[in-house]
Amino acid sequence: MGFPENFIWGAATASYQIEGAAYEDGKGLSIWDVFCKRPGAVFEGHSGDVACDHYHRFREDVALMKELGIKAYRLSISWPRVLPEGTGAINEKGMRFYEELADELLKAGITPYVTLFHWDYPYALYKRGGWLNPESPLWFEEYVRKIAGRLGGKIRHFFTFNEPQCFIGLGFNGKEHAPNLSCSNQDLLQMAHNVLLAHGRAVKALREVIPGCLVGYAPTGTSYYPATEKPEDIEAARKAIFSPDRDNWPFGIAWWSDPVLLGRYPEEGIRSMGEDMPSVAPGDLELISQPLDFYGQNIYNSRPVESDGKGGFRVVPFPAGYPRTCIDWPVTPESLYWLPKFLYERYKTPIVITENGMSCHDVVSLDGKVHDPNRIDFIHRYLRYLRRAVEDGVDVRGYFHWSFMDNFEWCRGYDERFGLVHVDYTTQKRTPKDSFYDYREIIRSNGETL
Ligand code: GCO
Repeated sequence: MGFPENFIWGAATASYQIEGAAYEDGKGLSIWDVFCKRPGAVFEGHSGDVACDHYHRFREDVALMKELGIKAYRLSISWPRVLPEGTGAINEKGMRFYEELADELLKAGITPYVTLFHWDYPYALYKRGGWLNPESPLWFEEYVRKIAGRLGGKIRHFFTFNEPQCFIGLGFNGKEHAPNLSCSNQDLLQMAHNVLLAHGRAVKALREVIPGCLVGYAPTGTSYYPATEKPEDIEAARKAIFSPDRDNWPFGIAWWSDPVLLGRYPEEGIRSMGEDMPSVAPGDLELISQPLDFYGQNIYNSRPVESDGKGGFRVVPFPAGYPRTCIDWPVTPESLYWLPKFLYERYKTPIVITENGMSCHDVVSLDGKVHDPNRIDFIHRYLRYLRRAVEDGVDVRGYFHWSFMDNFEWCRGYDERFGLVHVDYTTQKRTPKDSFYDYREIIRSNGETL
């Protein structure tokens, strides 16, 4: 059986990670521009100032995407590039960049899938309180309306937020991302609620401005798979994935997805949050749970769990020497079977894998090529499990490989290489890796070569 005929084979990137041109053509500052300048914040003081210089080289990059044969490209828009102050006047040159990029993609027969927010928050709005400000959902709506008004004729596929788990959980919870604040649980929950309201407003605005557009969401979250296929272990994994643990909720799935897809916060979570719970006004959850066309999920790895024999779960340690990627994440292809299956069961919405991929120690070899057998192996293993999900009736619509090209990996700078295309950051030379050609065959054969 295999993948459906119209399966969307794609690749993904994000604005701050590839564009560069951080101070050009009227772009406003983002919190990442500011954070990267803080000593010790990012590996070896790297920043996205130049990144892959995609802002100037996007035509060359789109030509490579065409060669790769992807049907769709997931990109994100830099909010401060189009609205330097976050709200108000449009920066025409910034907007023109996305118009030209969309035209170039369409000319190449590639459908743009736009993520409206992939972490490069306008610094001007951060200074006004950012996601903690009750007006923040309105700011986002204004930005989305402006994008929709200008790009709606060219772009019809959208994701609202990429990984709220990370930009709230890692940014405001004393972890490693911009703006690197340590907030109280109460403030974190309030920000989360504002982000969810912003999501709801964005979905409504998109549908009003671009009738017939398709809208999704792209969260991530700590994930698990059953250590064996015994029913009690499967149940343990399901439980582990959706448990809204008070300490781990910022990285969980249920807290961020139940309100969006089910129109409610998880009850067990509400109880454990006690007085930290934000006030939920009448109508909030209706707004947050606008129907979606697809549910995106970024999936890289998960951990095996088994039943603890008491209705709970226990994490099973990996055996010694278990395979890991360069960024030290375990290689768990099972993730692409179990998580889509559990998500589809719970949310009953078509699934798109919005990110999946690995970082390797890639080098340009003496023969001028980049040999990355580990990535090829990774892709085959993971996609075989995704195929199994499809064959089991999970409505999976697409797969976006992370990433199209090597890029700025947040606080790890350029130390990680996730791309199908190698980037030499000194010369900006692009070299398609062996995995690029292998993925091209997977796409051409609609998965037959797996
Ligand atoms: C994320 C982001 C990407 C990352 C990728 C690899 O998942 O953290 O969406 O921007 O670069 O996932 O870590």
